[in-house]
Amino acid sequence: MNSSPPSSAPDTTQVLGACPHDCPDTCSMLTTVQNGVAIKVQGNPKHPHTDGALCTKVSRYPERTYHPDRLLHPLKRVGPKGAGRFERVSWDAALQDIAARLKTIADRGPDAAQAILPYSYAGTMGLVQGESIAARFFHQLGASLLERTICSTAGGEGLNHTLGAKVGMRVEFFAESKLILIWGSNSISSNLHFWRQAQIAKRNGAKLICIDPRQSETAEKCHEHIALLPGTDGALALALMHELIVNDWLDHDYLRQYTLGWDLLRERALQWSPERAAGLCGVTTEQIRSLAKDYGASAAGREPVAIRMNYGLQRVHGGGNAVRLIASLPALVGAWRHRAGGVLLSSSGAFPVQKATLQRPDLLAGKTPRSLNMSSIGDDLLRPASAAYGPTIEALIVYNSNPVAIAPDSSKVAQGFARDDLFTVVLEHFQTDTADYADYVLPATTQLEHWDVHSSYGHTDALLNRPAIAPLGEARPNTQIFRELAARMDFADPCFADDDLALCRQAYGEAVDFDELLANGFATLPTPQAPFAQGGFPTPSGKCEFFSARLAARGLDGLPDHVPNHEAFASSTLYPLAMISPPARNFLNSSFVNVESLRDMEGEPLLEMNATDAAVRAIQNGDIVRVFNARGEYRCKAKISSRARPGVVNGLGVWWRKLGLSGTNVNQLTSQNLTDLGGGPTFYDCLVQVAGA
Ligand SMILES: Nc1nc2c(c(=O)[nH]1)N[C@H]1C(S)=C(S)[C@@H](COP(=O)(O)OP(=O)(O)OC[C@H]3O[C@@H](n4cnc5c(=O)[nH]c(N)nc54)[C@H](O)[C@@H]3O)O[C@H]1N2
Ligand SMILES: Nc1nc2c(c(=O)[nH]1)N[C@H]1C(S)=C(S)[C@@H](COP(=O)(O)OP(=O)(O)OC[C@H]3O[C@@H](n4cnc5c(=O)[nH]c(N)nc54)[C@H](O)[C@@H]3O)O[C@H]1N2
Ligand SMILES: [Mo]
Repeated sequence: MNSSPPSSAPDTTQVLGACPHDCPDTCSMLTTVQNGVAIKVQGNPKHPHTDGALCTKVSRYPERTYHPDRLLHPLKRVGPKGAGRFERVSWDAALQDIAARLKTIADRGPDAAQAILPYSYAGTMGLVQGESIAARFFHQLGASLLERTICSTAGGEGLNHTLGAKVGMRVEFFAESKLILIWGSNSISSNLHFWRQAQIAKRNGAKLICIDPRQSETAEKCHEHIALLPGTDGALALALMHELIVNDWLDHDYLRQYTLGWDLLRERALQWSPERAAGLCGVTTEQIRSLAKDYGASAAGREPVAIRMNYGLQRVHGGGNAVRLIASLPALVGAWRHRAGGVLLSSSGAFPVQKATLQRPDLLAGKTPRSLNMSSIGDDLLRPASAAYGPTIEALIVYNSNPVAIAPDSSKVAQGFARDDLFTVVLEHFQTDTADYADYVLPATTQLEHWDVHSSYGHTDALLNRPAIAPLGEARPNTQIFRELAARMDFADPCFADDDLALCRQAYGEAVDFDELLANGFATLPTPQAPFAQGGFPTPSGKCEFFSARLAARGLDGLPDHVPNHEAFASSTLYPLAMISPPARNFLNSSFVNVESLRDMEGEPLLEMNATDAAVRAIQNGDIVRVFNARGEYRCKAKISSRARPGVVNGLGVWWRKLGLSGTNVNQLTSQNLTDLGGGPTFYDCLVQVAGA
């Protein structure tokens, strides 16, 4: 018998890749390719964190990749700004014109290129298709720098000033914890592979407590749910400390040896009785006392207690301080002594990314362009030139982001993008709300079509992504687009010739074995199991810093405190409801909203409302409502649900504006106010009123 396959057998291969999305899980992916077509993506069973499982949305990656609306050719605007009318042009014509426009601006004078601004975030988390050639390009040009604050900088600074870096527990050891506080995280929806560990712990007798204003899918499956008001986490953490102190549920030895500023923090926490915090947090004193008892009783080295924080709790004015307080808790009870104790918000600080090699800040060659905060792009696009601000933004190059949908205060953002004198280039997979405002839309490749290397903020494995299929249509990787622009701008540095595979190798340099990445698709970093069992925090003092001399030196409070919301609950009679807008399970921020099978699962833009808040407004389940405040108005369907606590409404997901009822989304209502630390956005610090439409 002939053992070779019949000649008609399809040519099938499996290609190792990495999920590119902005999610803590950073899964290792296997793409099945048949005759050059990706027919299936699945989780890599050999990668322990992925464990063979992808979330629903990323399992639809082929549907997204081959979507009939994929952008396949460069487009040039023919209609008015924002109308979304374009004609097809050649790459050559597009790049030539873009380079000429940028040159005209840059050639006006030594600092003139500051009128050009890149706008990018984590549409792909790839180190190569993110900020490599793109960063080199803007550094060489001397364009304005972008502060990439839209997600995590408040919490990131909170961690840096407490633990010393974005590091913490290893996710796999949550499986051994006896108590897990899931704090500001809807893990089932946004951190599924952590939830797997929490489930193992639960089966082994651990208690799970969720701290979240919304009764999320995760809250439902925990033993307890503390539905506090948005932005009151700092007060809750201080009251917990109060109870740990008065009941002496402390690890005095750990406090003495491995922490800094305990006397000061102790004094502050003693001002926060559960009675004081309960009123502010909108919870009962019993809930606070019981939480403290659970945390204190299983701590002090007796049983491992763990906290999984996520970024949900730091999208409010006091987000940085709240993270500082929560990150301090494990040191009070000595939870760090055990590998299944401590806290995890982000693990990204563990990765030895060779940022300077990838991004080449030295290409600035002495220029010191201004930095603009991406979270206040609305105001910045509308700001006139001044001595303090510098030049008006004249050109905007957007990649890996959809600011018209995801940035706060979108009426300002859309007004800015609509400026006739603004030259806008958008690199995209789809005709997003932002691409509608572009002068040029350039088609970019997806993760199935390009090389990349990844870090993670939820585990400590580096990942590699190989291209599985050829680029669709005329799509090009971001890197290639910036390389070609660099050539047309006559940038001579040889670093602009580095190809994607070379950039992949540079991402970790010698710190990660690239051959291992090539062979397995992932490589585990050598991180300690119980990182702070004996102190050794990467802070200036080497201790867990309750008091931060670095913050004090900046004129800020060296000790963490409760910082009330900009728009605190009950502070307005016009807008009496607090609105939060957490992620939708089947979308990834504004990505996937255009993938029909996933949009069908989400249904339509909804506002979850408690029955009592609906009743006083005569709103019935399914009514179309107007959600409004001084910044704008948004229409959607009301869903009367116990997922919303009284006083708080939940507008789920960042829908594309053009797919909403009145061409807007939740960000029509959010503000450009910033967080206490890190200059982050305050999406969940937002008061509104709701009325029948
Ligand atoms: N399916 C899915 N997964 C995602 C995303 C997505 O859009 N969809 N987004 C990704 C991104 S960009 C990120 S940054 C990560 C993490 O993204 P996060 O924004 O942390 O997302 P969640 O884990 O859903 O956590 C948000 C939770 O915080 C709650 N919350 C809101 N305000 C407060 C508050 O003041 N205090 C407390 N305690 N809780 C509050 C919300 O109700 C929600 O349940 O997830 C990533 N994963
Ligand atoms: N109201 C409210 N607003 C929010 C949030 C919220 O919870 N509530 N969450 C905030 C958070 S946490 C974040 S992180 C931001 C996220 O905001 P963004 O980083 O803008 O994320 P996305 O909305 O997913 O848009 C990413 C875009 O990048 C494109 N893209 C993906 N890969 C590539 C590529 O390789 N090349 C190019 N050129 N393009 C690519 C995708 O098609 C997509 O349109 O949104 C924030 N906005
Ligand atoms: Mo994010």
